[in-house]
Amino acid sequence: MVHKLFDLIKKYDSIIVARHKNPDLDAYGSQFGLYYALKEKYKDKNIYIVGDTNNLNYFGDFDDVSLDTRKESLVIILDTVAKQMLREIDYTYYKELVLVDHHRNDPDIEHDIYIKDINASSTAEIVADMLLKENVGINRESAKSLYMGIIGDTGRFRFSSTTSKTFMIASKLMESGINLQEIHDLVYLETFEDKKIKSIFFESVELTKQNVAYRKNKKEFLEKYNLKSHYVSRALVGQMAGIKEIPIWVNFTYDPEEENIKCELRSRDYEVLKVAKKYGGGGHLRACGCSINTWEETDKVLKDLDLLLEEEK
Ligand SMILES: [Mn+2]
Repeated sequence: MVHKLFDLIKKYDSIIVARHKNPDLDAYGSQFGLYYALKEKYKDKNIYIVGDTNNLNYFGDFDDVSLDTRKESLVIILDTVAKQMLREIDYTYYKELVLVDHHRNDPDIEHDIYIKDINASSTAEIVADMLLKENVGINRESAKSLYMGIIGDTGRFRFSSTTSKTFMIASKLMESGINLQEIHDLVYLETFEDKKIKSIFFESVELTKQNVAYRKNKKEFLEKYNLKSHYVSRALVGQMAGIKEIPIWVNFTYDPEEENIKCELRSRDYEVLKVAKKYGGGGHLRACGCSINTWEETDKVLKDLDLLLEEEK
């Protein structure tokens, strides 16, 4: 499969590297990693990089590619195989299309090649592995991007998705001369203000009978500190993680756009997805979310989580 992909790459003059919307570090990292490597190896080809951007863009700018060019191009889509995760333009116009992903789901996108490795920690790991196997040199920029993709999806090599192969590939990437401190500072350094907000957030975390930690982030809190709902909901939930006595933690955050309340549920050991699903949500077994309409309902969610813990005892 990998060899076939590189035969296609050799065949095309125009290649577009794409990935899912609202990219995380792995989506960006796998994309820029492949892009920089192909650009260096195939100087005569037109290699394009496309997509939306967000606050995690430590990487670079994107190209505008005309429909006519897209129709003549090889399109490589990374880190998803689902239409709903993509911009329509990225999976609609192409000459041939390739999917590269480490998720379990089946593609709903027509494709010519599908490279799937659910044992890979990240799509960046798959891309690095392909480049190494095909002897496409990984320059420093490419290695830096790929490394950022891997640390993003493995939580800096802590998650169980990390394998010996992940370390082997990280080791190869280090041989390209990347500077780990520079990368970690770029991605993980916080501002004084960030840290203060986290402290204010943590100060009013509460516990249920069964030690489910929770916080209710109301409209007033967001306005007082001028915080984005998505940031509070997704980025601050982790403040309640890694605490011995707390088996489950939930972050309830007002969403001014949808005028509802976003619930982010997390656990080290318990399948909180059951509860998220009960309220119409979804996600991973131990990291998932749902939306509810009133603050009263948050107590129902908490009761369900307490019940889950009581049942397991
Ligand atoms: Mn990924």
